[in-house]
Amino acid sequence: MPYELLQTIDDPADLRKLDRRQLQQVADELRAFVLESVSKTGGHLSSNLGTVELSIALHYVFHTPEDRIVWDVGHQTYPHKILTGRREAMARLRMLDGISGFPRRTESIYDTFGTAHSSTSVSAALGMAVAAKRKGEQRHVIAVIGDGAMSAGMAFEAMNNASVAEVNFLVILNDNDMSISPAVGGMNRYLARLVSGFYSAARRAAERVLSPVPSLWELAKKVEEHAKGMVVPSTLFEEFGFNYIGPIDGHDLDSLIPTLRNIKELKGPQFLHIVTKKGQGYKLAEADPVLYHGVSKFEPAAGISGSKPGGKPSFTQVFGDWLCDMATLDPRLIGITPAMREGSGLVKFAELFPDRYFDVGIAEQHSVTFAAGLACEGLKPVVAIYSTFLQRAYDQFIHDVEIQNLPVLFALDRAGLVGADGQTHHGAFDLSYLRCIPNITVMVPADENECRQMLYTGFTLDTPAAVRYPRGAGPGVAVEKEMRALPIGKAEVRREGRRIALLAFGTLLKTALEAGEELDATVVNMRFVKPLDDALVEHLARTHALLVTVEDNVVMGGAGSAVAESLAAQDLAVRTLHLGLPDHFIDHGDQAQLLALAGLNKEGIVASIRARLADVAQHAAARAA
Ligand SMILES: Cc1ncc(C[n+]2csc(CCOP(=O)(O)OP(=O)(O)O)c2C)c(N)n1
Repeated sequence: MPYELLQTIDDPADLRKLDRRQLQQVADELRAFVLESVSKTGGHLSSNLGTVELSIALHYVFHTPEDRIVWDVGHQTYPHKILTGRREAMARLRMLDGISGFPRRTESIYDTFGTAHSSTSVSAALGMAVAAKRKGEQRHVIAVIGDGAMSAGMAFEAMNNASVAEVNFLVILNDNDMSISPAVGGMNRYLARLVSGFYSAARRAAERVLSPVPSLWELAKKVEEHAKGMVVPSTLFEEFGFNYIGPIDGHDLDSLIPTLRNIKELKGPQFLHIVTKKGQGYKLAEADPVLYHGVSKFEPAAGISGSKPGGKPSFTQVFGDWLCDMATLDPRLIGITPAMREGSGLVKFAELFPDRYFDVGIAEQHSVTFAAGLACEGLKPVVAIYSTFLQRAYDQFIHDVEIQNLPVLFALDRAGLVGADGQTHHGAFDLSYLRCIPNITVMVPADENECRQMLYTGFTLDTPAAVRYPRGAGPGVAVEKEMRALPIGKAEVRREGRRIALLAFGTLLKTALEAGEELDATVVNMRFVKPLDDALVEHLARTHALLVTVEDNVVMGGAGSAVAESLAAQDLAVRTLHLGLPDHFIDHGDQAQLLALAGLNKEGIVASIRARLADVAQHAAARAA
């Protein structure tokens, strides 16, 4: 029977009832289930195939949910979800009203900490361990962090703090030598040396060399206490006050289970280094873990087929092409990504301009300040970053770029509603958090060609600029090869109508035009959130009875607020209606579905405007009566 054992596990307690010898079968079934399930729904694949044995071992050895497992990023938690009562719910993974692709406290008591942005696990686990100590509760707290996530400053801030907190907790480093793309940087090289046994070999060699002279060996050991890293594998983590254990094979239950059992008995911060393979057990994913990191539906026997020719280019592709063209024209251009080479469209750039391409690791804060440094010296950095991940680097954005008014171009991908990744990934706030900072120019392309021209415009400025564009394809407008700078702060009237003016920001222009047709309204492509086209706002206010702003950012503080502020500053009184994202977090689901739920499809926009007009008419009637 398929999933013979797996289907008996509705809770980790069921898993713990099984004989240790049955666990390999559970692992085989779990791996097959993950593959089958993700191939039907889409989602993260390679990372989840890599955590099958670890998830089983953790729930088998530790007494969850009383013992806390804190997963980092959380994209690798499908095996954990399946073992904790969500096997059937996997059928609606990342769909509207289905379970999330990441851990959520509201979804399960086994999801101890909500995540999706990386490198928070050690901090959160440390907080939980300190809380347990203060409350006198006996429990184990375990953070599971990947080698990619380990490259972020935040993980090290927590490691640094852990040594002084005097609590028992365990950090498991799940080292598969991959981030989404190959892991980068010095930390990665260090881990590779640990795994390759370089340090233990060096130590053995030193012992052999020095041990015939005991006093010299003793002296060498003492002197090297500080510089231990030269010979002992665990230096870095031990210097942080952890007891380093490993590296061990993270797919071998016979290594994992006894090791975890032993660690359970140890006091103080423990650090277990396990080595796993991304995509383990599915040959195609093992061979190409990058392609299988995040997948749409596919046929497991056939694997993922290449992209279909002739489709509309995504905004990400438009950006990637522009970056290469611009780099050819201007040798000062430097392209920077915090660990999102594929997602941000820099694959081609990285190939063509390897010495001008910087994947800085999962280090958004560093990416921004690094760009500021480059700009100080006359280079022209382009930071390609998701809207949601720039949130991580907000102070660097203000303090290092904006205050110094440095010409850094931010290419903000995944602005607006992203769909299946849900509330942690929607780019819902960037217009609000960008536009309130002095010096920045904020542009919102309505289509692919405008995106290219805005990137060019931003690049040619001598001051900071941001172009924000959504996930996926645009309306399908042809992209001109030629690049032209747009007039700064100038909007474009796209349709002349009566009484109502729709002021559209970004790709919602297309929907606004459809609504405008139905209502015979004026429709404007606003193009710039900052500086705003105040003169046009004034003209529209004087010639229309209702101004409707449309954006896929939260209404609070967003582009509509900019229009309201402009009206107030110009002492203009006109009725306004602000359409945009609401003041609550929007769940996962299909992008179009979510936009409709937010009232940002044609029907929603027309209905909101009609409701407002009815309101106005009612008020007028009441006043007349
Ligand atoms: C702050 C932040 N930046 C970027 C990402 C996008 N991201 C998701 S998973 C991932 C790679 C994580 O690598 P690792 O921790 O080694 O886990 P693996 O997928 O290799 O198991 C990245 C960069 C993120 N989730 N959070």
